[in-house]
Amino acid sequence: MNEQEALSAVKEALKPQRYEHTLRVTETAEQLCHVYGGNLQKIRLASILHDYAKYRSASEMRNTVKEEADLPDQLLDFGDELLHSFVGAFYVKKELGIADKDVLQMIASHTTGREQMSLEEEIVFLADYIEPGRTFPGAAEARKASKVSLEAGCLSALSQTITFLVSKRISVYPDTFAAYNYYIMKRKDDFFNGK
Ligand code: DGI
Ligand code: FE
Ligand code: FE
Repeated sequence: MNEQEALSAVKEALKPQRYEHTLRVTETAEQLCHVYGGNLQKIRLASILHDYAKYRSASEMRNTVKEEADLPDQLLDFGDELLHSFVGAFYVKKELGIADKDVLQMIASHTTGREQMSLEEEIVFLADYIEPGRTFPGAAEARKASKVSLEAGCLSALSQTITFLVSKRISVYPDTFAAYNYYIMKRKDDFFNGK
């Protein structure tokens, strides 16, 4: 599937506003790729497809999690907003025939992040948080941090997401905590290395 075909597939699956968000994420991810490197073609394809499942019903996605051994059952215990990333990667593979594991992984981790994300995953995760249409408090801070390094940008997005979820008394998916701890510990390593 080429970019044009992916764009038509998401245009059909998404509302206009969400489609516009998708285009801004793709553009932002491309800019980050120019600064930090990574495979531009894969980054663009994953960005285009990252919210493919955003409007699928929670019951359909929950059923998919129950049926598919590859999807972690613990997803069922957390907010339904999380499902579109993990289950989206599965639908993109099954319905659109995307087989590239790197692209599927970028889609799967775009909401929660995870420990030891690839450079490309970090870029899509961060672009989703800082694209210019994001007006929530904190987007500006994450944009600033993303100019320092990809790690600083991801840490900013993760810590603010956790703070937001805690303030609303919403459960936090373990991968989100693991990703947060990963960047905190990495930062400490840099500190001990004199950076
Ligand atoms: O799909 P987008 O709106 O572009 O952005 P997203 O994929 O980051 O999804 C944001 C939603 O996901 C928002 O409602 C908060 C929720 N979310 C993010 N991380 C977690 C989470 N919800 C839970 N329960 N746990 C998390 O760790
Ligand atoms: Fe999303
Ligand atoms: Fe998104």
